[in-house]
Amino acid sequence: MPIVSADIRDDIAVITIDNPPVNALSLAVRSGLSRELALVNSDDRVEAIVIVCAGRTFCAGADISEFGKPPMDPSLPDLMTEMDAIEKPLVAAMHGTALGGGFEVALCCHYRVMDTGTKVGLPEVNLGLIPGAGGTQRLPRLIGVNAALDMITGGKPIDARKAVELGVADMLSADDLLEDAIMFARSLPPQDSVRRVSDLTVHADSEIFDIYKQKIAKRARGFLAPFTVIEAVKIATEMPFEEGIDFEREKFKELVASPQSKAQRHLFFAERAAAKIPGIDRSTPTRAINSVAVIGGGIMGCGIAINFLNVGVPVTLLEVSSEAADAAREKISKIYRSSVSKGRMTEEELLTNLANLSLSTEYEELSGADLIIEAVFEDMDVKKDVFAKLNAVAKPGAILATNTSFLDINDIASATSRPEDVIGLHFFSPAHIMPLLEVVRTGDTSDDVIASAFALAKNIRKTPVLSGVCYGFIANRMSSCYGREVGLLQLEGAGVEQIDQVMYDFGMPMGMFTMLDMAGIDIGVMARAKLSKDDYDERAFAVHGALVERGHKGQKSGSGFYIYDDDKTLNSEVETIAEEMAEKFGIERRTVSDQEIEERCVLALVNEGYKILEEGIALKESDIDVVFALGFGFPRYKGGPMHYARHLGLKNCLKNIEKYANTQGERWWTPSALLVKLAAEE
Ligand code: 3H9
Repeated sequence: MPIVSADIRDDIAVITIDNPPVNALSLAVRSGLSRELALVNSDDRVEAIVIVCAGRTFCAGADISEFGKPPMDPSLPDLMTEMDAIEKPLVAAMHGTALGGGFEVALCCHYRVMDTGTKVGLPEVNLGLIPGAGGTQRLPRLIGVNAALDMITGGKPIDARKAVELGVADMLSADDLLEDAIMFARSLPPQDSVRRVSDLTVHADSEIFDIYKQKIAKRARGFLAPFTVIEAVKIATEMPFEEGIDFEREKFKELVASPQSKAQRHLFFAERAAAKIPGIDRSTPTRAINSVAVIGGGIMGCGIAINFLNVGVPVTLLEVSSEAADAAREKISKIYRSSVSKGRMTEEELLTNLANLSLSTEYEELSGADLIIEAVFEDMDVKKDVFAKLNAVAKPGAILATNTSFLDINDIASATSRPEDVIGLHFFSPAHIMPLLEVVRTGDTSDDVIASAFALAKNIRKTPVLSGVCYGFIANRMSSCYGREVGLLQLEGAGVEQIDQVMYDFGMPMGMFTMLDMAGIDIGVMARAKLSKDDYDERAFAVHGALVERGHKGQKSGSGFYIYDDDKTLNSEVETIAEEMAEKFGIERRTVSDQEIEERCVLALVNEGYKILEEGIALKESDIDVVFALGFGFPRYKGGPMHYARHLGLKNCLKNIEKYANTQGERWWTPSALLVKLAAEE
C-alpha cells in the first residue's frame, strides 16, 4: 500500500495517508498528498475530497526528525498553498491526535469531521517553534484571537467536544468516521461547499496582545516561541493572509535554527529514547500490576498512592498506627479536595478514587499486592527492617520497590531472599505531580521487573529513566554537586539572593536556597549526619547545619535562608554565619561574579554527569538531560545539562573545569575521563 493513496467512491475521492506510527508529514507524505490532490482535483467524477489517515491517528505533525536538515520540496507551506487553490470541497476525517502540521492540514480543509475521541492542537511551542504551515494565521481566523492564543501559546490539545464548541469541528462521528465524513461531504450545500479559512478575516484591539504577553510572562519565562506566537497572531489581525503567512514562515525558520528549538527537540526525542533499554524490549514479559501497597503515609507516600488511585488501581497504605493511618487518609483527601476546588477533578472522581484507598497497620494485609512501594524514613536500618517484613508476607512474584533517594538498594535487597524482585522507584516531590520516575536497578533486579516498572510509569503518566545504584542515583548525586558549589560560593562571598537570582535567570524554576527552604534544610542535615566526612564537603553545608541548630529549618519553621512573614526577606543571620564559617575553614571572602556562580553550578553538573555516564550509572547522555529537565526544572530551552554542555562546547567546558581544578582544588574538579576523551574528539 503506498503511503498516500486515493480511492474514488462514486462522486467522492478518499485520500488515505498511511505512514506509521503517527502519520508524520514526511517528504513521502507531502509529495504523495500533493500528487493525489492534483489528480483528484482534475478528475471530473470527483465532487468532493475527503482526507483520512490509517492507523492510530490523523497526522501528528511535521516529521520532527527532518528539522535542521536541508529542506525538501514540496514543503508543508507549499502544500498548504496548493490545497488552498483547490476548487472542490475538502473535508478532513480526523481521529487520534491531529497535532501541529497535521492539524494545519485539517485547517486548510474546508470542513472537519472528528471521531469523538479526537484531540487537536498546535504543540509547536513545546519544540521551541511556532506553527509553520499557516496555523498562526488560520486558527485565529476560525476561532478568534483569544482562543487561538490559548491553544497555540499553551501547546495543549483540546478534545473533540471543545473543538465543536470553538467551531473547529463541523461534525462529530461516534460511529464510522469515514462513512460519516463522506456523507457530510455529500450533504454540503453547493453555494457553501468551498469554505477556505484563509478567506476569513479576524479583528482584535492591539492592546489584547500586550495583555496576553503579561498573562503568559510567568509560565513562558525564558522561552522565545510563545512570544513569537503572539506577534504572528497579531499580524493575522492586521495584514492580508499572504503577508501573515510570509511572517510566520520567516519566524518559523529563525526558530528552527535557534538553540532553544534544538534543545527542546533534543528533549522530545530524549524522553522517548529513555524508554529504550538494551536487552529489554516488547518481548520482555511484564508483571500485571492490579493492586499496589505503599508503606509510609508521609507526604511522599501519599503522593505516590495518589498516582495509582488516579488510574483506578486500588492502593493499601500501611502506617504504624491507626492515628497515623487516619492522618494519611486526611492528607490524600485534602489533596483531592484542593483538585476539586480548582476544577481539576469532579466530586464523583474524588469519591471513586478514595473508595479505592484502604488503610492498614498490618503487614499481613499487603500479601495480595502486586507491587509494594516503601516510602519510609531515609535510614538503612529502618528500610532493611521493612524489606525483611515484606519478604515474609509479600506473595511470590510481587515487585518490592523502594522510594529511597540515596541509599544502596543492593543492601536493602539483601534483607530479602528475592533480590531479583527488588527495584528502586524514585519519585520526585510532590509525587503526584512531578513527571519523572527514576527507576533504579540493582545488580540483581530481573529484566521483567524493570520492564514492569517502565510499563507502570507509562500507566501513571510519568517519564521513566533507568539508573544504576550509586549514592543519590542520577538525580540527587548531580543535585548534590550543584548544592555543594552553591554552599562553597556562599562561603567565598556570594550572597544568598545573588546566587538564587543568577540561577533563576539561568532558567531554573527557583534558586537553590529557595528550594532548600521549601524542602526543609533539616532533611539534608540529617542525611549528611549519617555520612562519612570523606563523602561530602563539610564546608559547603556548614551554614545549613548552623541554621537548623538555631531553629531555621526553612519554610515549615517560618525561617531558613529567608524569613517568611508576609513577604519573603533575607534572613540576616545567614551572612553572619557564613562569615564565621568562612573564617573557621580558612576561606578568604571576595566578590564573586555572577558569571562564576553560573559557570560553577552548571559545570559541576556537567562534570558529574560525565562521571555518572562513564561509570555506567546512566545509559545515555540524554537520560541525564531528561532527569534534570523533568526532576529539577532545568530549563527545557537549554535541553538539560549535557545538551547544554555540547552547546557550550566540550573543549570549552573542560578548559573551565580545569581552571576550577586549579583555583578550587582537584577534590571536586578532577575532570571526568569521559569528558576528556569526548572533548578531544570534538
Ligand atoms: C510541526 O508540525 C511543525 C509545523 O507547524 C510546520 C512545519 C513546516 N515526527 O510519543 P510516542 C515518533 S512540529 C517524527 O511514543 P504516543 C516518536 O518519536 C510537530 N516522529 O507515541 C516515537 O518514535 P519511536 C508537531 C514522531 O502514542 C513514535 O513516533 N507535532 C513525531 O505516546 C511514537 O511516539 C508534535 O509535536 C513527529 N511529529 O504519542 C506531536 N511524533 O517509537 C509530537 C511522534 O521511534 N508527537 N513521533 O520512539 C506526540 O506528541 C506524540 O508522539 C503523539 C503519540 C501524541 C502523537
